[in-house]
Amino acid sequence: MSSTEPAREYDFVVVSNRLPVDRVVAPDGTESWAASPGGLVAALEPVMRAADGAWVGWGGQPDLGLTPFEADGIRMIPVDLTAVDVEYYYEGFSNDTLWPLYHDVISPPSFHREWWESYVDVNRRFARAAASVAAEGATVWVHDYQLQLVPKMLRESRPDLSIGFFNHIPFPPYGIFSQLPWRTQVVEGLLGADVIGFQRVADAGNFSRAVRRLTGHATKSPVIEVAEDDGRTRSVIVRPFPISIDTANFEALARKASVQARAKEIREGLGNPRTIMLGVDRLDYTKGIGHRLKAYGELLAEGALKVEDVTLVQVASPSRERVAAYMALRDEIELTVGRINGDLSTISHQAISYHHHGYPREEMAALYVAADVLLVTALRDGMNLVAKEYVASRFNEDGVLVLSEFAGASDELKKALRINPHDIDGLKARILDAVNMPYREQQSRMRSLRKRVAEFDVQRWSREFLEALAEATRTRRGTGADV
Ligand code: GDG
Repeated sequence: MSSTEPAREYDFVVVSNRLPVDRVVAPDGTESWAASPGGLVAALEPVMRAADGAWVGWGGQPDLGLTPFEADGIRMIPVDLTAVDVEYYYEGFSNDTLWPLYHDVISPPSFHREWWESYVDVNRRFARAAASVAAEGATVWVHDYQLQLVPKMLRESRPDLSIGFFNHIPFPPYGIFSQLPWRTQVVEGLLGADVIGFQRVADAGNFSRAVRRLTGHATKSPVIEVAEDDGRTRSVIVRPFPISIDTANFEALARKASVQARAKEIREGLGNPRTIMLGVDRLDYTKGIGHRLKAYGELLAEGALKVEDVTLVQVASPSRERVAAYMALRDEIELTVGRINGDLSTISHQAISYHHHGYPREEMAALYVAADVLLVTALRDGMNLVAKEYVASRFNEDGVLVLSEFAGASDELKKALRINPHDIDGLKARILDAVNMPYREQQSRMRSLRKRVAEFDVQRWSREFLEALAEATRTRRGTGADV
């Protein structure tokens, strides 16, 4: 068999919208693939190597016409998307229907039947690709909201597989979820899995309530008894598995001499302010960047903070730039930044150092090391890894994390200064608390935060998910429900 033809030979298959590599075209036209720095690869790499794994996903550009290839030591199984698929399935249904719907309708979701049809079609192609490479009895781990129909499609074609699903974003309360015209199909799609993982207890609860309302299945946390057409029942485990980061790796990066030196340089470049505050977000309406700027701008305008003492560095990495809501958000944020800087900066001190860029990981680590305060003001966020990365970088045990209670991370990071971003006065008060927090208190809080992030890292997350999946599959096979 030629090396490019897929075969049913992989015992562990990951399925996610994007492959964990980015296509790089050199000036001379030669193509290569560079590892994308996501935490998911770090988490799954050991499992991939130990279990002879393959990764099914999209290459990131339309009509690439790729065949399976090896990159970064991982077997990649590309799913090709046309320009129309990208527009309907990805930018449309995934990013302009599901994303706003699952994040509390912060931006109004659009419902289009052509987008849904494309979503079904693309999910089917992902399921086929996974089914074509998975060995008999293999474990298939499907990721995220773009692929919610894949578990059921896979179970129908390959009942021998052990199927896990993890949702990286929130699952909304039923009152919101029920707006989705295809709500029943989505719930049934997910129930094809043996284990469905969510970030928070509340997400798992919302999903179970949706199951109760939309299907006749009995739910008794953490088990949903799915009544199959043939009269038998199949147990599906629904549980929170809060995702994390590669903590040791992040701390090692922060400790590097080059990163330390760069952090000093950043502080000097900003005019040596007493306090550097930092925000790091994809430029997304869920992240509450506008609320953060409002609170900060008011504190400066009222004189509670002074530009000579404080600078806010805001990294807003470019995201989904072809979706209208993101274009409007960019205009709105950049107008606000321009106004605050215009009104309040001086020649030598800038109120906000704003960057619409993606940076290398080392630069991100240097920013975390330089920052005295990190502001996470998400209006809704599955987890928020930035909060955990900041904590991992603070090996001196100082620094203050201001964290929205609407980010999944707030369930775990209890010693952060927790805020409700809608309460601008409350947010302002917590920002002042952060700026003025005595060193001792910073240390005692940061120590506790660091303990949590050290113990619950991304390796543990993937191990716990896969153990739960193995256990659920053993039970199902033992009861002979299928296979
Ligand atoms: C989704 C959920 C959930 C950002 N800018 C740059 C850069 N980043 C990195 C950060 C962090 C990651 O991107 C962002 O992760 P978050 O968790 O903060 O947010 P989402 O992108 O919305 O992720 C979220 C996550 O999935 C995992 O389940 O936590 O709730 O929405 O790692 O550092 N990295 C580099 N340059 C940048 O400019 N190198």
